[in-house]
Amino acid sequence: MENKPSVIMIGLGYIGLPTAALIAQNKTHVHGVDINPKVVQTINEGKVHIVEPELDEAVANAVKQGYLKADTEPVEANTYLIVVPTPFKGKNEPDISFVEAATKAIIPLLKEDDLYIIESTSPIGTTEKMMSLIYSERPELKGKLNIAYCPERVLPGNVMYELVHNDRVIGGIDSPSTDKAVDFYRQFIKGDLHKTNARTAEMCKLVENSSRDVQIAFANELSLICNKADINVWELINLANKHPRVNILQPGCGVGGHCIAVDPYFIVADYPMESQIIGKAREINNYKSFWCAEKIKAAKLEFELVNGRKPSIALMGLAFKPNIDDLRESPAKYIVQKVLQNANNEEYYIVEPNIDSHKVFKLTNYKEAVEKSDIVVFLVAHREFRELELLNNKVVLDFCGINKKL
Ligand code: SAJ
Repeated sequence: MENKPSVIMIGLGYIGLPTAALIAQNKTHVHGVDINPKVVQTINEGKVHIVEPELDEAVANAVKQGYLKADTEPVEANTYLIVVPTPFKGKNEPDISFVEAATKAIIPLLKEDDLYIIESTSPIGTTEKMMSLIYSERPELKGKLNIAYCPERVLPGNVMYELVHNDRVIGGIDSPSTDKAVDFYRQFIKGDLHKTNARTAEMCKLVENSSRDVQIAFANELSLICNKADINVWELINLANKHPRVNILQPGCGVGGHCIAVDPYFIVADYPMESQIIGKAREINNYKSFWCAEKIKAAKLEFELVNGRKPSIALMGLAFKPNIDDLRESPAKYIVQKVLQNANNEEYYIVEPNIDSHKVFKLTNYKEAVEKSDIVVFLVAHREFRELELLNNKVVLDFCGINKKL
């Protein structure tokens, strides 16, 4: 007879699948749900549809041992986890319709004392909204369910380790809910579990990523000032950070990825008057990418003026941060697109050592690209680029500090 699952995981993506595998490793039966039948099929074959170290093995074992099963529909269990995306609608307005749809799908299955947890990054008040939705359809359960919010904070590329070892913030809609959620996570998480209420936990997730965005915006603003003031921004930051209470982050060609470049808008959309710095940081980090593209344009015009011929240009890096293959919301990709839109018979070499091919860009080996180019533009500080010897006859635009030699 098939074992009855005790956990339903709705959403089997970058966070849901690793979390489902982790819970299953703990010999707890997990019924994973995804709207995409291909994802469901892949997982049931013991395979994965996302690139993340150690995830393939964890999923293969969990499926083989019968603790993880994927499906397109939820079934009855004791704990329901909502780990679906919260994208944008219109102009930077968070869209919680996936959270809503996932919640609606499990409402008929709920029974007294069940635990319902949202992990999806959500605007403040979402957990309370979902509570109202649940109780409007199941009034007989009012006050008898445990409802909580518990965001994840894992770094892509190190998810399987961080899922277990990072501290978590857990906020229930009342203290029995918080306690029950803490007991649940305690089974498979070694980090500390910090109790709070649902609204604070929601805000905490948004604030963590906004804080990093604001700090990076400060570094990016310094890079713009230093460029005008003829100061090496990397040397400047290195020296300022010798102060015991100063820790400035690194400027780059903008901020990308699915989290830091997105989550601050969840605060700005609901509190536009109050979130001045948070909103401005987003603008600065976006502007930095535009500025880089303009700098490349200026460099190629200057080259042509001085040399009387069109330059060849190496664009080094497409990923959203160093040493990964993830191009989502990548500022480097945006810059490359912008530069190519302005192309006027120059020769371009596009480089991304972490991927083999791309459906839009023709990729070139990084050594070959540098060798053949008059202008070398460093967009992402990949480790391969650090070992390159650059000859003096090249024009170098270093937007990510590859050449800082500090
Ligand atoms: N970046 C800089 N300068 C820096 C650091 C980063 O320009 O000094 C840029 C990166 O190049 C990249 C962007 O910022 O484009 C974001 O990279 P990241 O490494 O800071 O963060 P993510 O997006 O990979 O993961 C973040 C993490 N959040 C925080 O560090 C506060 C992670 O812990 C979260 O779980 C993740 O967002 C998420 O899913 O929310």
